[in-house]
Amino acid sequence: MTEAILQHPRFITLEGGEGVGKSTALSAARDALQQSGREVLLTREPGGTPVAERIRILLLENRAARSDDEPLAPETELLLMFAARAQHVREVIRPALQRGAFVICDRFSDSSYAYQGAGRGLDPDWIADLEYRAVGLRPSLTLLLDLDVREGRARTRGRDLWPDRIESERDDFFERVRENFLRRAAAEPERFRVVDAAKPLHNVAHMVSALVLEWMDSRGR
Ligand code: T5A
Repeated sequence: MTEAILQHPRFITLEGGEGVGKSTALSAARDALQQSGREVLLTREPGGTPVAERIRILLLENRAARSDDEPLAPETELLLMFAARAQHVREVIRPALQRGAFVICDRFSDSSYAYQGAGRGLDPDWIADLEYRAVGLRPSLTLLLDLDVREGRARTRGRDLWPDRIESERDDFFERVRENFLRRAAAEPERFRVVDAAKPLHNVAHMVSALVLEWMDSRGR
């Protein structure tokens, strides 16, 4: 069934656990792609459209401290991720690809397999079905920034005063997320490039830039 998903040649995603340094990597990837002379659109998930950004708030706001609120069920979390993604793909990503732009998205469906699948224990076949029915689009290049879980969490702790709802999960949750990302990368080596995110920021940026340029060369730019 998943064969029918379009793997778009100008669609690129960035993936990884918490605090891996996607912000710097995004800028480096954008700068490299701009050498093609084409428009480059940067966007993110969950979010990327006004409606999807409202869903993002529902997904990430940390309401644990409020006794009047209810926890988000894992199934609700997955469906909201895909509700935001369906909107994002139709309103922003597909139109940009259709007008000839490159699109770089900070997280996409791989995050749902890693966080809601491996992290929350939801059935990956259900996720694949949602990917097929609600999204129908897959990147041609995915840069996976890989980092030790504790190191990544130490970085975000230094940055965030209030961790969001998902950031507040325990280390074993993020270990499953990391392991799933690496397994997916090993299963699809033609799509994934794994970047060692433990290196200093400028090295990570350099590696991302080199990988994007190499990928562009391999497809004749
Ligand atoms: N999610 C998302 C799901 O569960 N399922 C899904 O389907 C999708 C799409 C999104 C959350 O939603 C989850 C995953 C996430 O938990 P978010 O706020 O967008 O929430 O969270 P992240 O995507 O994780 O973004 P972060 O901003 O937290 O992480 P980044 O972008 O990787 O980190 P960045 O670049 O801000 O860097 C973090 C800190 O580390 C430092 C930076 O300066 C910064 O302070 N840093 C480094 N320090 C030293 N050396 C380096 N190499 C460094 N790189 C960065």
